[in-house]
Amino acid sequence: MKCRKCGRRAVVNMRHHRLALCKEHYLEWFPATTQRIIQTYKMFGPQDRILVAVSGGKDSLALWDVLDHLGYYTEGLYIGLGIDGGVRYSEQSREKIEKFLETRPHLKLHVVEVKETYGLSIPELARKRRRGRPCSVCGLTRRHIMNHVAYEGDCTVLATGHNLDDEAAVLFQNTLRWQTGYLARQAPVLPSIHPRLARKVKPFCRFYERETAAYALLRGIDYIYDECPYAVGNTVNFYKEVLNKLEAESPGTKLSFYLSFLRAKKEGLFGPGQEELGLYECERCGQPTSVPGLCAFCRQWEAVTPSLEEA
Ligand code: Q46
Ligand code: ZN
Ligand code: ZN
Repeated sequence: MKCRKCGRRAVVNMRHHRLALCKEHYLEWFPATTQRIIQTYKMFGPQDRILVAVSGGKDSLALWDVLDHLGYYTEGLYIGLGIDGGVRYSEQSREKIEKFLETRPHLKLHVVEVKETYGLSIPELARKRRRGRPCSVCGLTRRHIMNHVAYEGDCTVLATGHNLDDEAAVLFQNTLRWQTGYLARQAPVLPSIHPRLARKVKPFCRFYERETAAYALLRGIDYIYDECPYAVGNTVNFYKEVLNKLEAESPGTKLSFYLSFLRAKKEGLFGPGQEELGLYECERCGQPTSVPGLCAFCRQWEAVTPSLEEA
């Protein structure tokens, strides 16, 4: 297989684009395509301050690398969940990010260790709240911290490394259940609907997972291979496998599934994609909430550590 641009040996072959590229041209193509995606969906511009949520995985580190490379002002946010799972998951994640920063000393990283800040790690919180898997308390906690750090740091945009495989799997799940509320909110860009909620963007939403992995590898980014131990065997991963089978039979299936959805949405199929309406402001943290009093995040911690104040 030869590079379409120079004829040298290709290292990445993207069947769905009918495009094979050598290392040099792939490392040009990937950031240029990211930039096109950013512009197509009007994600942000050079005036924005972007907070990149980093987990130490390939997608988030590749995203931070690309946005920095493209000249955007970025800061990183690592949230220490306190998850071990026999693989030192959280510790390893932080180590990979710190290693990434060794060669990029100009970048600023915010670190929020959940246990140090709020008193319990995510698995401990889930146990106290008698939740089985910690994913629901984890999602709520991470969303809150991301919005909080973005607001405190004057960041207008919150960027996450979700790739096409992630987006297509979630879309598949929501479609199987016709969860129109979730479908309406699934988008490359979620505008800010409150000063304390940053605009959310997913600049890698059109890249296959193997494309972000190839970029990270070719850029020499050392990332954590292990998934969060609680993600193993979850339904989204099962849907990823199903979609991989479809993709193997018919290259481009995931991309067209996702892009056709975005087109249907644009045509108004699911109504306006608003985040849940924040009619009230939380008495403790100030973030918008749909009920008066405390927001879901503060209520969650109030139930286990009544004296907690916003850090
Ligand atoms: S929600 Fe669940 Fe993830 Fe949190 S506990 Fe791990 S798997 S990290 S995307
Ligand atoms: Zn080439
Ligand atoms: Zn609150």
